[in-house]
Amino acid sequence: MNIEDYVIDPANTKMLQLAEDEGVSTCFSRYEDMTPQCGFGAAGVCCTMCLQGPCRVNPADNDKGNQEGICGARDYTIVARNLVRSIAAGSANHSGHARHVAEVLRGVALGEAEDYEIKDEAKLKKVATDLGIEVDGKETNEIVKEVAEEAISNFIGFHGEEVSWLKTAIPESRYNLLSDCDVIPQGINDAIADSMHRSAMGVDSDPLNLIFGGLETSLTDFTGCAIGTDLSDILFGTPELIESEANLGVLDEDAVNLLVHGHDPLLSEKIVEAAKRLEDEAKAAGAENGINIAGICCTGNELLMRQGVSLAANFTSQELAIMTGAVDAIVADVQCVMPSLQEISRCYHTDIITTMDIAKVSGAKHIQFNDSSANADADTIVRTAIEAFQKRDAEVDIPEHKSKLMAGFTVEQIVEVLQKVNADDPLSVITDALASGDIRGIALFAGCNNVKTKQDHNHLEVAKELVKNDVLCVATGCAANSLGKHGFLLPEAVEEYAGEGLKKVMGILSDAAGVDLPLVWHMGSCVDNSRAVRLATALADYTGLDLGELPIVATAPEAMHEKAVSIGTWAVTLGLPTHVGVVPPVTGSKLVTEVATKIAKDVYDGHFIVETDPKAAAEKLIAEIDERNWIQAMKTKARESDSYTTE
Ligand code: NFS
Ligand code: SF4
Repeated sequence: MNIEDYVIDPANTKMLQLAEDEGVSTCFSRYEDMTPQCGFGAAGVCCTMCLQGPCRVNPADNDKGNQEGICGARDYTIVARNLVRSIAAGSANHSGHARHVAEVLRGVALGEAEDYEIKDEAKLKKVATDLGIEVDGKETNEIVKEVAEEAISNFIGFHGEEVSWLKTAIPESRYNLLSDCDVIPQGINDAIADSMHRSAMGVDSDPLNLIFGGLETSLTDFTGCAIGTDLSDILFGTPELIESEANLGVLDEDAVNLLVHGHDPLLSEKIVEAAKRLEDEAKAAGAENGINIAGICCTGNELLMRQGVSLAANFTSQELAIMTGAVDAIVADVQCVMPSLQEISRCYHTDIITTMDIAKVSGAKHIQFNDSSANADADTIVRTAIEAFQKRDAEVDIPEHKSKLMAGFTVEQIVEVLQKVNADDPLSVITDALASGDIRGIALFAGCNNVKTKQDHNHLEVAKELVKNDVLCVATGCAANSLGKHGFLLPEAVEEYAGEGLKKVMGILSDAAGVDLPLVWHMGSCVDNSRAVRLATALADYTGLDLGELPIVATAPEAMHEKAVSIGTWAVTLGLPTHVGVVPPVTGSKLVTEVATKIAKDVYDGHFIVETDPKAAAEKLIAEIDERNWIQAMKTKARESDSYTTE
């Protein structure tokens, strides 16, 4: 294997080299063994929806080979069905996480989740008010219960009502457009179930109808993300600007290194608390520096945002963390956990601990995490890590490399910073910068790593090109982790990479805030993409424009998970031109590809831009930003409105 084809930073390069030298299999080596991958699967034209299959049809645009599956399904049906199922799976993941948070919130109100409490009452009241729940004269617990139950009701299509959360998070104009297109979901679970139903053998074979079903389901993914973010803020506090570090160098040889992996802050927040409680036990066990909690994937981002916990690894570096010999335990909840961790951990003293009943790994330790006994369960998990620390056997070799970073850019924090520039009219700071051209547009970086791209490389290259062209970049998920590892979440990077206009704006904001702001703004985990939409919605409401008119784009340069498919789909549906740096399995149908990459734009203003070359991708995103011509739109709007009187 040519290591440079897969990783770029010194820490991961060193660990991947070690894995290669020791014959340890990693996602990279398994990818090499896997290539060439199946062309039918890659094009999305393999169907396993019934037991007569698998059927595959010719993905090339010619008349050779099978044109139809055994039942007569053609390329467009098979591709659309597979796509819809991916979106449904993505939504089930994000929404499943949100549902858990909602249940615990209700448990708090009912006194059944005694180890949790409300940390942000102001956010609780804001969320309640947005949902139309009366707060005046009510006990906090009563509001908590009503908000939690409203969230839970978004999962079940109750009396055919539309999901209530969606309306609170997007501009009215967009909501009306979605309503006109009949894609407003009535329940998260219902939409997921409908997607499974309609994509089954012999149900929906009309690709356009399937795609509209996919759009509706993707909006339930968004709704789940928004619920997840809002309720996590209520339970654990709304993040504020915070400093930390990223990359394998955050591991500490003289501490119990406990890595939290997955997505659900209900577990990881409790692990952080337990680690504080049990610090002395760790020291007594010989860990001079106590317990070092660091994150992998999005639960790392959740803890980073609220607790300043460092990020050890993003998706494709999770296995390499174990290779340091310094990881005593990885505690996982749900999603993005490679089963291979258990196999690699067998060569080390590392314990892989699973905690959720729907997410076990064969061979791993399972310590069930219960909402009703969260503190005690977290103690058990941390003690297990302390025991593992005492069994360290292999040589510990932690790469020195790590980068400092800043995170915590919630909408609330961004507005607070803007208020320091203009107390009465904070959002005008952004819109004025856009109008003057100092900022050319705004880009949301989201998504994962993928072995098909060099780890972090696409993220960095797209970011470099965008900031050079004065595009303000915000980031979530493993994309943010990538940018963090490479110093892009630092103020120093502004000087190094930003164009003159962006530099100027960052200077003004930093002076006003009294703190130097980083080049790219870390907005949190993948569910926190909802924060980015809320920011965009605030700008839309402020300017009287729709999301589809604003110079805002999204990019997932290294997308991997079905959640990314779902996010990309709702980003397009909400009006954002959305870049994907990996070719998704839709190319087997010309029709579906054209709808996703071209026709969607006519209806929703957003469309997919599939581009594997990061520089070309950035150029295309900038072209989309420039095409928005939002200033003109704003002027036209103003002319149409009653309040505009020049004559
Ligand atoms: Ni998002 Fe986050 Fe990472 Fe991708 Fe996985 S952790 S929820 S899915 S790999 S960004
Ligand atoms: Fe083949 Fe049709 Fe069955 Fe799919 S649903 S496996 S195309 S027969």
